[in-house]
Amino acid sequence: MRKRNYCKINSSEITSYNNYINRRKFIKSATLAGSAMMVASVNGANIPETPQGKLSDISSSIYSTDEKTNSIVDVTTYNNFYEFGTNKDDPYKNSKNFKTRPWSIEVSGHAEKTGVFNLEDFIKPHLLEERIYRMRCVEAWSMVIPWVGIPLAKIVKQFKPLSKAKYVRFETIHDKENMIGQRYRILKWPYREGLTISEATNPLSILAVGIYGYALPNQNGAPLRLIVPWKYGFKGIKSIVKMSFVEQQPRTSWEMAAPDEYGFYANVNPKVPHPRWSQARERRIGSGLFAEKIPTSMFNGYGEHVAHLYKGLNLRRHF
Ligand SMILES: Nc1nc2c(c(=O)[nH]1)N[C@H]1C(S)=C(S)[C@@H](COP(=O)(O)O)O[C@H]1N2
Ligand SMILES: [Mo]
Repeated sequence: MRKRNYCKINSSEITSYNNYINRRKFIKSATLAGSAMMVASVNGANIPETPQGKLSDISSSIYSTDEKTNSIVDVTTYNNFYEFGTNKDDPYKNSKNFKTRPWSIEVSGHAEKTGVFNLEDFIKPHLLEERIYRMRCVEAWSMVIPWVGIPLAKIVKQFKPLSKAKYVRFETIHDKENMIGQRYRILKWPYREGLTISEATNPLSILAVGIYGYALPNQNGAPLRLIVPWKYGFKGIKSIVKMSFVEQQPRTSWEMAAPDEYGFYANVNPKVPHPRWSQARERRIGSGLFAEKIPTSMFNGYGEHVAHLYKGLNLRRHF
C-alpha cells in the first residue's frame, strides 16, 4: 500500500474554516493564510491538541470512494452529537473545551485479553489508513468524509475474542459535567451501540482517530469513534470509552429511545421508509440550496462488501 505524508487541506479551505469559526474576530495572520500545514490554526478551531495533531504515514485504501469529499467546514460544523446539544451546529459550538487527553478504553467480556488501555496503546499508529467514505444519516442527508482510522478487525483480533463473543458493544463517555447535552434526558446516557462480530470484523469497519489527515475534532467524536459506512450514521458511536465482547445482542441508545424508528441493524435501505419519512433519496450536504436530492443506494452503495452478512435475514423486519 502507498504511504504518503498528508497535506490535503488547502490553505483557502483553512482560511474559510477560520473565517467561519471566528466570524467577527478573524485574525489576519500571514503564516495562517500562507501555509496549508498550519496545524495550530486548525487547533484554534478545536481540533484537539495531541502529541501529533497532524497524523502522518497514512496508507491509502482500496475501499475509498473517488466521489468529491465535503469541505472541512461541512464536516466539522454540521452533524449530530447529542451529548453537546441537538442542533446541527451544537456539537461544534459546545464541544470546544472538552478534554480528550488523557483517554482510556476499557475492554471487557468474552475475550482472552481484556483490561483498561490508554489511547496510545489501543491505537497502533503504523496501522493508520485513510478511508474516504460516503456517510448517510437516517435524517436523509449525506456527506463524503476522508476519515483516518484503523480497521476494527485488526483491533478485535488483538483481544482474541472467544467463540461466545457474538456481538461487540460500545459505550460513549458519560460526563454530565462537561457534556451539556447529557443533562437532558433525550437519550439514555451513556450513548450505546453495537455490531455483530461479523460486522465488526468486516474490512469496511474502522475505528477513526482523524479526518483530513488531522486528529479528530471533538465534534466528530474525539479521540476515537466507530465508522460503519453501510449503516445509518447513528451506528457510528463517538468518543468511545468501553468496548465489550458479549453473547446477547446489545440494546442501543436509539433503539431504547424509539424502537419502531431505529433498529439494531440500521443498514441503509432506501426501500424501507422511516416511519415518519422516506429513505429513497438524500440531500448531499454542500451541494447547494437548490440541488436535487440524489437517490439512496442499498447498503449506502457498499453492498458488494457487506450484503453477504445479511443473507437470509429479513431486512424489513431487521431494519
Ligand atoms: N455518542 C454519540 N455518537 C453519535 C451520535 C450522538 O448523538 N452521540 N450521533 C450519531 C449520528 S445520528 C450521526 S449522523 C453521526 C454524525 O456525526 P459525524 O458526521 O461526525 O459522523 O454521529 C453518530 N454518533
Ligand atoms: Mo444520524
